[in-house]
Amino acid sequence: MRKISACFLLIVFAFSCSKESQKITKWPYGVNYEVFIRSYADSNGDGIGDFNGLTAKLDYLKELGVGGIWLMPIMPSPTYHKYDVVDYKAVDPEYGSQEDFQKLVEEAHKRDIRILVDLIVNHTGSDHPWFKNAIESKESTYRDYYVWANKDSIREQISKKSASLDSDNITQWHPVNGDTLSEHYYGFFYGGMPDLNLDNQKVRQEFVEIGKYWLGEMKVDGFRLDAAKHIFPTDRANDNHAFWKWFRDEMQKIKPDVYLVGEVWSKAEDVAPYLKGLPALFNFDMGYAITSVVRAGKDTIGLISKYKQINDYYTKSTNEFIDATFLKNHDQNRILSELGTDLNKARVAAGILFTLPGTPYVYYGEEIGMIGMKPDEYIREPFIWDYDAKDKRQTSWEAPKHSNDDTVIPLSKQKDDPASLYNFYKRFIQYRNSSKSLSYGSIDTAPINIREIVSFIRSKDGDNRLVLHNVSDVEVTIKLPAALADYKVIEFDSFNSASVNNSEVRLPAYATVVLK
Ligand SMILES: [Ca+2]
Repeated sequence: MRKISACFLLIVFAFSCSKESQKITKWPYGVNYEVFIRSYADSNGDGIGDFNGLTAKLDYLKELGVGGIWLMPIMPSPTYHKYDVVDYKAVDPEYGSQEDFQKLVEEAHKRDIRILVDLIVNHTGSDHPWFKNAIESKESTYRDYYVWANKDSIREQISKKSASLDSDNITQWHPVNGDTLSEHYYGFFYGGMPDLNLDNQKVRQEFVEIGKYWLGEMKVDGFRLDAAKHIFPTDRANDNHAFWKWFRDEMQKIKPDVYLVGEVWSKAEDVAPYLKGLPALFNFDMGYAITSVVRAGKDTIGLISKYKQINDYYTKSTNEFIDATFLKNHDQNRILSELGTDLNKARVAAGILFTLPGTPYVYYGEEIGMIGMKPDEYIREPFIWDYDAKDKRQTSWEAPKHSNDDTVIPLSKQKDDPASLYNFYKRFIQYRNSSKSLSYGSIDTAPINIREIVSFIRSKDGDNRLVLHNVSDVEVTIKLPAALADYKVIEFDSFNSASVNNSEVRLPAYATVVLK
């Protein structure tokens, strides 16, 4: 009896050992996950997601293969989304206490999961004590924390005249309490979010202290930097780039291995110069391109050439960067909605994301096929853990308009179905985590010119993989050219139904295969 159990233990040990050793990807490579805490998991029954709820779900994220979590804003703020901060060195009590947050970080680290906090440097909320003080008088200590102008000097630019990718707002100068005769303050996004004056060294020093609080005391691993291109107005782009270099230097003094990922919602050529300060930037162009190719069912834009073109812009700026790829984020319609709620299209889109270089970001709920269209509240709906809110962690802060247990199969059900989208995500992420070439390799186009196929080669230290995605709804058979004749073995097959024989690869509709 003792012998049997010892043997059993040995088998379990060997199995877990081999599973553990399969994961070779080190953060910040590997897959990150964006969470809107409010919609994720509730611990105290008020229907609002919170830190303790997320802590209770860390094992779920660990099992999914996630290496890092980006938390949308968690600092005190009057709005549901919390992008207008009123205190940078605290957590919003709606989400729990500081101790709850520290527990979340500690438990995440135990599971080898990193925590990133959304940091809004560009503006505060108009309820922030700095701003409340600043509007009291021109002599206020905090007056110069914000940007002011005499109304006559800005008459020509009271309106921005046009919206931008990241803002519909066209009014950038705002009167205080409707007093249109006195000085106006600058607020790129709207009057409730006054821009900070980052020319003021005192304001900069505030952010050094804020960095010490989060990286030092709270032990987070890094920041997602909101609205990074708006620190100074558009005509001061060079100052914006220099600001982030300064910021990075300061944060590295606090935590040498700090991870910074920035939101510069622009074309790649305008994104690239920011890489010197922010060594990871969200690749918006690629997100749009993947969506467009998968939606069309054919690669009419040359997806990988596009990727390389973006990369060329980046490498002209620096070689020291890690691309931050994603399909959609909390500011965009959910990917499944953009793809006509076709789960197969969602699969191949995720497949492309997971086979590109960099750090892929999954927006919470993508892995179970949540849907959502703007306005913003409805692309940030409660995660669906089980039917009829049977999971006690289910959040209910808003009535969902798109994702509910009729339109989305809850996680509990998908877990038991090997063919579910969730298991597709899980299997794909685990495969990526085990692959040196997918995690760290370079990327090159492959000489296959079939519009239904997105193909490329990933290489690391002579470890080469041929990646093939069928973005169409028909089966495609590819005769590999002589240059690719060495790829004979299927290492990964998203539907377990492809085949390769004599350099002919048969790829079912929407399938991804990786050959070695
Ligand atoms: Ca709660």
